Amino acid sequence: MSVEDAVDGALRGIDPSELNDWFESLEDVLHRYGPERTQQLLVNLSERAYLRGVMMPFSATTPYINTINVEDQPRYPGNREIERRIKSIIRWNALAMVLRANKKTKAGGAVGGHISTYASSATLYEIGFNHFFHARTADHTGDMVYFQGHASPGMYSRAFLEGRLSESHLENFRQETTRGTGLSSYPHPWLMEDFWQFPTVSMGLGPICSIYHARFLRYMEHRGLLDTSKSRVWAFLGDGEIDEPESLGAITLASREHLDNLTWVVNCNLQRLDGPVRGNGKIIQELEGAFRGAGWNVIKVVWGGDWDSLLAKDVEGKLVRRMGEVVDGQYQKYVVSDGAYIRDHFFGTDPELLEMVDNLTDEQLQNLRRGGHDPEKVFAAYHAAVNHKGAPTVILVKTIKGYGVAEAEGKNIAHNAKTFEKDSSVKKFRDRFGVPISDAELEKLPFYKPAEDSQEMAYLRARREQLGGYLPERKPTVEKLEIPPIDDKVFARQLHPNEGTTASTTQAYGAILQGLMRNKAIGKYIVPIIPDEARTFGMESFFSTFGIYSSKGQLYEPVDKLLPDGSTSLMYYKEATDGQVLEEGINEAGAMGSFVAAGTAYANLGVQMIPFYIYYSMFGFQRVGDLIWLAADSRCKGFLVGGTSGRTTLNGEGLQHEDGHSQVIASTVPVIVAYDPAYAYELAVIIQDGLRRMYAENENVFYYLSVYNEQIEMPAMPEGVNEGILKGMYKLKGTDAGQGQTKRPQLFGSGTILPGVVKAQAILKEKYGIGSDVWSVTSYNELSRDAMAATRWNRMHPTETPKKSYIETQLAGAEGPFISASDNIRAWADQVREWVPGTYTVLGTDGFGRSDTRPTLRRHFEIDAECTVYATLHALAQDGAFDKARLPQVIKDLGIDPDKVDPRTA
Ligand SMILES: Cc1ncc(C[n+]2csc(CCOP(=O)(O)OP(=O)(O)O)c2C)c(N)n1
Ligand SMILES: [Mg+2]
Repeated sequence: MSVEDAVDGALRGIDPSELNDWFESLEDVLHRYGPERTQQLLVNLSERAYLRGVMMPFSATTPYINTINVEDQPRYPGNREIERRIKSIIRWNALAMVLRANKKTKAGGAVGGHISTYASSATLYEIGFNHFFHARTADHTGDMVYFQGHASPGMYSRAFLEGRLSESHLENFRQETTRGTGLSSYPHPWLMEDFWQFPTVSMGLGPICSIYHARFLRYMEHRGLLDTSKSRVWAFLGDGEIDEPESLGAITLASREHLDNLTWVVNCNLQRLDGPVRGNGKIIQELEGAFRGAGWNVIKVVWGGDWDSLLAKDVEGKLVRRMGEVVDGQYQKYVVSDGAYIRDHFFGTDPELLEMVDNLTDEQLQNLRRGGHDPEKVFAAYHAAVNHKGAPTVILVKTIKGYGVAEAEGKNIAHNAKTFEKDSSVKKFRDRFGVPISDAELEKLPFYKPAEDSQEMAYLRARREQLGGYLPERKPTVEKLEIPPIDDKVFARQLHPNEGTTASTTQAYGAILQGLMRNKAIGKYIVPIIPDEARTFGMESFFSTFGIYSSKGQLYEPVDKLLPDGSTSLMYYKEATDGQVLEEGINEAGAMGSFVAAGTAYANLGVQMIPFYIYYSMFGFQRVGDLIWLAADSRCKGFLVGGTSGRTTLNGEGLQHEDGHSQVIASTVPVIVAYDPAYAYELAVIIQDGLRRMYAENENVFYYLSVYNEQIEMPAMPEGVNEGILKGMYKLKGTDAGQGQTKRPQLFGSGTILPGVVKAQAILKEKYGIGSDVWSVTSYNELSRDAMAATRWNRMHPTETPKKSYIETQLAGAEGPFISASDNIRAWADQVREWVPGTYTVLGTDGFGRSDTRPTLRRHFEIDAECTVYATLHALAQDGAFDKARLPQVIKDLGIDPDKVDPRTA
């Protein structure tokens, strides 16, 4: 039974005169004490009723009308007429931009673009630009506006009027290959680094990032790093976009953290790409319930001002009831229907409703506006949102998709309309918005810009000046941080460990990070991010040492603070307002939101922040890969660290946990510098250089590091390997050639598998008298990128002296065979095959993980020392340097079962 039915049923049983008495009392209280006291009274009443055993029906929604009463609307502070003219011009240029781009590129397949999204949201943005969005200035850290990706033509069109983009930019919408001359399809900081700040077009990612961004602003403030108290995060979302789990997935964080610096505007045009968002329901009501339940302040903007007089006549509540019962699919039908249909079908259900609209013509009925197309209603909502204290606000605003676009308005095909069948459509659009373009010119679809000294231009500039300047604008700081050099004490223990030290690279990571956080120059800028795995990574001491950020501090006594002997533990779960650690809970997507907010602070807030986000490796690239891609687009900096890496190293956890492919996926992100280091000193060198590149040289890259939980012996760093570690490979050690040995195998080992390769080298020597070289390969990704670049250059410059890649120079003179082993799938090491000068055998962990011991798993995947020895001898045999006939015996000697299952399919 719905709430409405429950209330209906309850009411039906009551004597009307008794009901009337109650209503009169209510009116009386309201009149004497006002709405707030009335609210208190009703709450008290319902509590009393509950205690007396009366169950109240739960209702998360309010009637289907505007939240803000017409009497409570603030005075509109702008000039409606000039604003309308400016908006119409922006609408026109946005439309012309898409139509022209598609005409121009028709022969090449047409570049596409969207008309209907901005058409529906123009008022929502213009109210923001004229009255709310504040740019970053010396005394204001700026508003962060997440524009809906598909509305980008509108943003370009405004920037054109503002003089920030030229006609030629607009002309080249979606034709951006020659950098700087065109415009990117959607908000992409990678492609337009002075303009866009936040990539939003992968639906759902903008919303979740906006929440973590708002929280990050608080973090900066609470830690005393930057006064962000004036900044507000605005996120514009589509109603279809809300269906992405990421959109709603973190909304309770926003209310829990009282993020009243966050405003969401959901453009409820009731349509997505294929058709209605909720044909048989009401998206606005559904979202109201969800957001109110989650503790947000919800403001509905459903109806435009034309409805106010009708609602004033609706004493019986019949109109409100009718508004509430019609489903979204039917509302869309009204958009495409004439006034007569609306009169018959919407108002025609009740003679009193019909009478209400007696004095309106069919045309007037058809033009009754939805709230999102009424500037005063939208202004009132924004005004209320920015003044609301203690909770984030969501504004659910009803609009029409393709508003004013004859071929699209309210139709299911609206989303994909990018060319017009009929020329008359353009004319209709021009007429509807009164754009001053003559019939003769219309065909050329000229962009329109009012004269520099026009009223419109003066108004537009004045408004933006008042709000601190133009927006969006991306302004990275060029400040350089003072990065501790590799011989700083931070890294000493990793470079020169005591003889016989065993450790895991995860422990080494924790120690390095801790050292960096204590560094005077950069320590405070570090943002350690962990999603409920600190104990797994042995990093729990971070909690008490640096504190876990909590806006509320710590309101309880942590269970692990007091030790049995009465002393205070050095390691307890310490939450603090100025805590440095972001402990995100089991929430990799949210942690990525924090990573991006921190890693882009250099561009959005002008402060270089250094996020170090360590997570369960498996739940990184494949789980939140799209957020990682977004981070790349955002020109984010920082370190992603895949803890518990390796298909065989995280031995017991099995199929869903053992990661052998993150390095491969990392290779697909152009700006990620990824390493799979074996030793603590390698990790130290890589982190130090990463800090230098990102925060001293200000390169737009970020890092991915695989770290392992296996304890291995950590050697001291040999001389002269620094460059090799960073470029991707260096020779670790060689054994003397055996008697009469003709070929010298080159063994590549990576990550925690390297010690197994060193062991293979020893077996080769001891058992088979074969000398070999072992290389530590820290990054096939880096080797391959470098080699691709050299190869490409050589192809493009056929007559010049060819360049040699790093891997080619390193392997010059080596004949091989070459054998590689790692805890990753083979594709990772295989990517350098083109530049390996001989037989190349790659061992890897293709196939599902499973639980067992490390030695068993390494045999299963055929990457252990024995399998490496065998692969080497087999390759030597292929090269004619080992007697092939001996191989069956070798298999036996090494204890390998040749008929074991194929791990790839097992
Ligand atoms: C993750 C993801 N899936 C699919 C798309 C393709 N797509 C682009 S716009 C769109 C419909 C958007 O509808 P809505 O969110 O309601 O926005 P509107 O244009 O109606 O304002 C879809 C499915 C996308 N951009 N991102
Ligand atoms: Mg929509």
